[in-house]
Amino acid sequence: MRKLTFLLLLLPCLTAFAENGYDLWLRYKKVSNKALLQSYQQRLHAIVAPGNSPTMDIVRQELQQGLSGLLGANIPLTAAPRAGALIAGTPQQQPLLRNAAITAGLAKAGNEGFVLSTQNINGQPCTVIAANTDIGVLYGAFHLLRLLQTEQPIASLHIVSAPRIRLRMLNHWDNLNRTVERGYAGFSIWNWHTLPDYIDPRYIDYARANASIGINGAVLTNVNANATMLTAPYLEKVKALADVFRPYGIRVYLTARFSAPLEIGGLKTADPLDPGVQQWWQQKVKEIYQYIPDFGGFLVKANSEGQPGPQDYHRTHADGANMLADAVAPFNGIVIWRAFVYSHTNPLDRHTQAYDEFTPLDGRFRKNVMLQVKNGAIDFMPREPFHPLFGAMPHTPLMMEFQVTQEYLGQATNLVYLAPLYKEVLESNTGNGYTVAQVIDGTRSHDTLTGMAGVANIGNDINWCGHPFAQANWYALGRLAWDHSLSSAAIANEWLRMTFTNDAHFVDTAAAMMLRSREIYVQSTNPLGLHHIMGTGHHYGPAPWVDNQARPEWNPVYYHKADSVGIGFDRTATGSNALAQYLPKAREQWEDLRACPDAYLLWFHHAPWQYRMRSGRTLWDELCYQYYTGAARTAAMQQTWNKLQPYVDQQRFREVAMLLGIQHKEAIWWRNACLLYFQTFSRLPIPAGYERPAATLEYYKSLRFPYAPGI
Ligand code: GCW
Repeated sequence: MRKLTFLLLLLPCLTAFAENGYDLWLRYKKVSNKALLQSYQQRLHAIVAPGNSPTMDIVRQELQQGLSGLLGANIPLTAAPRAGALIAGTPQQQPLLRNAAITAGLAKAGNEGFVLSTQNINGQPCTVIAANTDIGVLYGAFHLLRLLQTEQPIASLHIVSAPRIRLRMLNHWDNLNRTVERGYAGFSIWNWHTLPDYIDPRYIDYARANASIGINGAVLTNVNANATMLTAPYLEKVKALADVFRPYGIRVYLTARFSAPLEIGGLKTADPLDPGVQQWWQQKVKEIYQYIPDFGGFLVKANSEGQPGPQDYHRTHADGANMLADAVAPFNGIVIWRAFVYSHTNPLDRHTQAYDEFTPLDGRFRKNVMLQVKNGAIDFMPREPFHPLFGAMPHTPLMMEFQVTQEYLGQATNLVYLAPLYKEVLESNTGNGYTVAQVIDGTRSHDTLTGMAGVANIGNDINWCGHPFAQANWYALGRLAWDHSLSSAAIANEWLRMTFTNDAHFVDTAAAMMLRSREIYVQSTNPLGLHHIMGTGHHYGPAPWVDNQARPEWNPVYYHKADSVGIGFDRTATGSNALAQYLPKAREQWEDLRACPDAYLLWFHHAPWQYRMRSGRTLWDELCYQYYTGAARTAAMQQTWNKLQPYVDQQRFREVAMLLGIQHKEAIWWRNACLLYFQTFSRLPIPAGYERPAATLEYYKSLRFPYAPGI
């Protein structure tokens, strides 16, 4: 009995130390800094947020929940404006907000931005969230809560914030049977079977999390599309989700299977220039808008990796995109056409194919078409130079496609913080004076249609993303889409504070680890510009030796080209000349072997094994150095994390610790497998002092993973 009482007393403590990660960065724990807490309490002792709309209901609910948690006391909603309170709304709802300073801020805030400002009302300081629209108020509310969660002073605020990019989107590669292509966090969160009648509370939490970081669009289905999605029973399900998301400012989009007129329409062709086909799509679109009046539009993967498309009828990508664009235009919908195309019948370097395909079409798309371009020309590699299309299509709005799910970056077993990868691309100079960020945010061509998408890493795992730290990548995508000038460090800092604790030692140490993690991953798997040498199909682990796939560019040997002379893909004029697709200013940094940064060396050059690197080492020795250092630095991440145990709840501490254990094993596996294999070409020894690989190359080659996730 005594034992039982003791256990019962202990239980609340134990559970307080267990967090499963479901709350993401919206935990709203009480502020621990006493002075700040007091100042918050003074300024936020009541909430005045009138306004009659589902969005304003959410604003009130979120502010109450957030402030009550953060301030440790119930913060009431009051009807009448009063001094010393938080006042949130649009000037229409709240005449108090019609002063000069707020009006000036609102002139810059646009449809989705907000003003956060300290104002004196009746001689007392109070905090104002003002916006031109209800959704702007919601974004402002989340921003204020973020300031409190990260323990920032709010005594004299004057923030005007507006998104730099208009479409801030997640692309879900979710199938109707709930599998997720390249998903590593369980099954799809969309339960199509129980929709539309059963609304999983998770749909609401999903919308809320997205709104908190400014994401305003979700493509619900895989780009490898299924036409069934466009049939009435499924459109009803989509409508149910759209209704949940709408008050959070999120529009839904669907992937359109180009052959849908054949598959569900009973037509004999899907030729985009056929009037019957055009009519079919117009009818279909009309039907969709009857269910979902604010439907965003279509995302299309066409004539790529076996998907149907306009080229099946000898039409161009522009013909296909424009046909759909005309159908959605009367409803203000858009078409997002993907530039990720390459063909096995095209013998040219895969790197060059999308550019060749799309640059002749520049300016030939309708106004409501965007071209969605992956960050690099191959495929979401751990490190890739930016896609040459970003410097080449001034008359077409280009949308960025990043991958949040870690298909090629350790999936859900590796801690890899992706903001540095995103930033590296966004800050690249395209060669005409504009960075990639300035191309996609409309600065270069004055586009008003601008966008950034991330392939989602969300599944039905309790912690949403599989790895606790993978949440940071979802978070970073949203934050960068809102403001790409934020630094990776700033985003890591705020995410850590909200997700774990504000303790400075914890935040500094964990942020430094996050900021190093992507470089460590590159180093331990694909150093010096190596790419696409992962296991074929599932892309899990190393398999640089694979050479038996049906299509040449599906084989790792296609990418590393190791031989007795050296290693790397010659993309200069003596090789595939993919470099010629970059503007001269961009090309210059890579085209000369001597000047090319180590990080891109084997991406653009086939260099001899004895080539002398900047470090003074030969290429072979450098390769060994990189792999060994990568694995050692992975071990160091484990040690760093272990020291952080006192700051983290037990559940998440242990999860991350175990995953870092897997990550370390995987780094050693990568190192041994790759070096043993490349050694068969270099015929050089692994330098003295390094631990010998524990197994033979034959062993690593024999490993099979028929049930690896994500396929
Ligand atoms: O990265 C590759 C993936 C495919 C994916 C494709 C694409 C959805 O391996 O799984 O298909 O890219 O982006 O279309």
